[in-house]
Amino acid sequence: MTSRRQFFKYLLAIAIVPIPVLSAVSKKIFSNKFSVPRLELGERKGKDVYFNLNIQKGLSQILPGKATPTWGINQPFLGTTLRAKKGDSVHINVSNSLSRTTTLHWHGVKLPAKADGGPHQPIHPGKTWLSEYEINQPAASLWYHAHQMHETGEQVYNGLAGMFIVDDDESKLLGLPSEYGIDDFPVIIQDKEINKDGSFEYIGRFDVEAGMMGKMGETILVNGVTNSLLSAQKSLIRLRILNGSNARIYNLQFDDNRSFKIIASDGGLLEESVSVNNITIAPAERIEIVVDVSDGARITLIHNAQMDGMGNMESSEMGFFETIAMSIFADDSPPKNYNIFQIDASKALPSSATVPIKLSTHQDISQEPIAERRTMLLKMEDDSPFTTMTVAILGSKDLMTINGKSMDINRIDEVVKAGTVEVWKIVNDSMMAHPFHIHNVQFKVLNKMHGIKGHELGYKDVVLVQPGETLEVVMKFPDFRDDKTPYMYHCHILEHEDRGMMGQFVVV
Ligand SMILES: [Cu+2]
Repeated sequence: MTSRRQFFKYLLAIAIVPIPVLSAVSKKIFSNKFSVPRLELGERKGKDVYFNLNIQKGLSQILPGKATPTWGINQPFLGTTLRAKKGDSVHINVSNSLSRTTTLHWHGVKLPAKADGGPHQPIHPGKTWLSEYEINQPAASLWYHAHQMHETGEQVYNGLAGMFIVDDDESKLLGLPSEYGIDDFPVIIQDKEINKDGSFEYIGRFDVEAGMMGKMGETILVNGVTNSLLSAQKSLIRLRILNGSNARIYNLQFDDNRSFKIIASDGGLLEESVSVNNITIAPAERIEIVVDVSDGARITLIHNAQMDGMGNMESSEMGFFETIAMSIFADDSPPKNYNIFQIDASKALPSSATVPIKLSTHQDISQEPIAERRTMLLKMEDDSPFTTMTVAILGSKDLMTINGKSMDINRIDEVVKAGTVEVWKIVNDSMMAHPFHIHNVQFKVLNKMHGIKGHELGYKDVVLVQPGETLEVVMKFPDFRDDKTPYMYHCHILEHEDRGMMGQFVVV
């Protein structure tokens, strides 16, 4: 076992080093039009809202002159933005026009297990699945994506993901930017490896590294488009950022290092807006920010890799086999920055929107009795990439574990009592950061080793757990009972989920 003290010193050093203004990556002028996903409000009959979704194949032009085979929901690539309101009963008909079995999971939604869209609700080719639930949670940027057993990584990579915006009356009164496509935009960030013929390259048969570290690519897409330029119409812009990538963690800042305000996390508005210069967003997390562009500047949102280092251990902290494996996999070049997209505010008109400091009031559940404490121990085999690599070469899919067990769809791991408060301790005993997600709840983060700040102060359904870190989350489970149909908890690096870093709980 290696000592980790030095590693944490290193993390601390990263945390206090001022972030330099970056211009090298962002000199380029972006020319593709920023894509705003089509908005669907469904067919409304009072409080009942009906959506018809078709999971389909299509062709998309992502690289100039190349047709990329993609998957989408009601469009060729990615999903349309669905929108409904707290108190609505949604009825969502999901048809599968693919030749593969898939599912559609409502990420971040509190809902009955049968409506969740996890691996227990497969939609076979040519079939339709009906998901129905009442929205009983505050305004938030939620999302939906495929969750097919062992295939989530590939299916989301192909395009099965979209945003689901929930509104409520309270948030409308705040005066935040909220005109969809005018001053309020989904920003779904994904990275892809694209072949010369335009096709997406997922994980090759012998690509052990992508299986272990998660699939990453060199082409950054925002809402399915590379190098896109948003011509701002208003001087105050709200971005609903969703990290829809399979595995990449982004450290986002603007190239002029301007400050912006965080207004919401996964589960909705923060209690108070927070002014920052940068954010770290892990796969599946959502962070809503508002940026002031009243200076008329042209600014680029970038991924600043120099802020990174949280995801991987220093070599001095590694064991013998880890060092060997990392030397095989490691890229000697310095960590790379990426441009995400650009905003041109030269024609922006003054905005009448505002960002109040006080945004919402969260229910304090910390004083309620804790019905149960559970521990989730995340491991990648015996913590040695050498073993992981060996097992990968031998062809096992079950490389990743929670509490020593790989996901088994026939095994219920935890039984939770409906309506009770629980604290889960999440322990990352591995060399990589893991974004841990729990279905059907919004939790609060407690006791995070590196402090709780920014969006982590809000309601969360995913929390990034750093290598060697232990943290706790507290949550109240909604009153949906079903002892037969489980919900999932898992790492949201999709290749880890697909390889077994997932478990199941029922609520009774
Ligand atoms: Cu993971």
